[in-house]
Order: sequence, then structure tokens, then C-alpha cells
Amino acid sequence: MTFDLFDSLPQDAPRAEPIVPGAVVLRGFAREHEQTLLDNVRAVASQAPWRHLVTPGGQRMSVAMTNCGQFGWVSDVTGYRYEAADPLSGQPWPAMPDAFLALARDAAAAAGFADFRPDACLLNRYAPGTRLSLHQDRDELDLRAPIVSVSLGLPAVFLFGGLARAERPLRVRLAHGDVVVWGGPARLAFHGIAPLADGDHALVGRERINLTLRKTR
Ligand code: MD6
Ligand code: FE
Repeated sequence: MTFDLFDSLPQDAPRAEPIVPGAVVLRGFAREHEQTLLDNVRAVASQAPWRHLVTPGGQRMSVAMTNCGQFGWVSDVTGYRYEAADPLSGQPWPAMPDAFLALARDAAAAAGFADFRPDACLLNRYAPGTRLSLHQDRDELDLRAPIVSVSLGLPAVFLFGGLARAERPLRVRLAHGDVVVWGGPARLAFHGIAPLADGDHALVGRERINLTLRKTR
């Protein structure tokens, strides 16, 4: 029998980096589908345009957002919620692209969450300087399901805190193609994005796009 060391060390297998129990970064997991994902982002935004939502406190969010799938996350002065129709058009959100579903299912499975079937995808767009302040994602009814988060374009610093807002967050660099899967004991952790550094990504330009895929009910 021959034994080739390199058979057991695939050079191009995505590396899985645990952040905290329940949360893992799959480095480069989305890279091979980057063009399809970006084409789909463009198609979604042509039907349901990027917009700056207002928080219940009356602040305009600096991150631009849109949605696809059966439900979309919206915020206004009355609160946060998931809605089946885009409030701008009254029409259903654009359908979830197959490539989003497949990537979410594969990433969740790689992180130990079998059979993940998201019914919502929130798309976030960051220009240089844009940040997302610390928050919890708790508008979903089934908190046993994980969230799968895909980073495209400019790199960002993900702030990963604890279950209390006051806990000092870890800083994790997320680059183009990285996928974060989090659930279990991390599901309600506070998190955010530090102000985006300026740069020019070869494929995406001067912005960062994030997709977060959720099971809302
Ligand atoms: C972002 N992400 O990466 C913002 N939420 O632009 C999130 O707020 C987020 O990455 C829940 C789960 C994963 C995430
Ligand atoms: Fe979040």
C-alpha cells in the first residue's frame, strides 16, 4: 500500500474556523459560485431595489438592504418584522435563487446543521464607512435553525459579542467568499460590522455585499 501525505491534506478544501461554540467561518466556501451569486444579487435588486430602512428609533440605517425568498426582513418606526411583500411595491419579494438555497444548505451541513431550508434571505450592502451596530437576530420564530451568512466584495471586520450587549466583541475578518454559519449556543449572540474600510474589489468594486439566509418560521 502506498500512502501519499497530500491525499489527506487537500489544498483547496475550505478551512473551517470556529469562532465560539455554535459559530464557524468556512473560509472561501462561496468562492466557486461567486459569479452566479453576484448575478443573482443584481437580479434581486433590479426587482426589489436597495433601500435604507429606518429603525424603530427613527434612525436611517447606513447599510442598504433588500430581500428575497418567501419573507423579507423590514424595519420602520413601528418595529422589526418579516413581511411576505415588499412594502415599496406591495409585490412578493423576488424568489430565492437556487444558488442561494444550495449554498445555504451545503454550508449549514458542513457546519453540522443538516437539512437547513431557509425561507428568507436578507441582502446587506455596505459602502466604505458604513457600519452595522451590535444587534441580536431574534425576529425568527424557530431559533433552533442556524443563520448562514455569505460575504462578497470588500473585506469587513465582524464583531462577535456575547449574549449581553456590554460584552466586548471578538473581531473576525471576513473576506470575499467566506461563509459564517451560526446557531446553537451562539444563535442569540450580539454581533455587528465595524466601519467598512475603503478599497476596490476586483469583481464587486467599492462595496461589500452580505447575504444572510434564515428560517423565519
Ligand atoms: C453582515 N451580518 O455580515 C451582517 N446576522 O453584514 C449579520 O448581521 C448577521 O452575519 C446574523 C447572522 C449572521 C450575520
Ligand atoms: Fe445579524
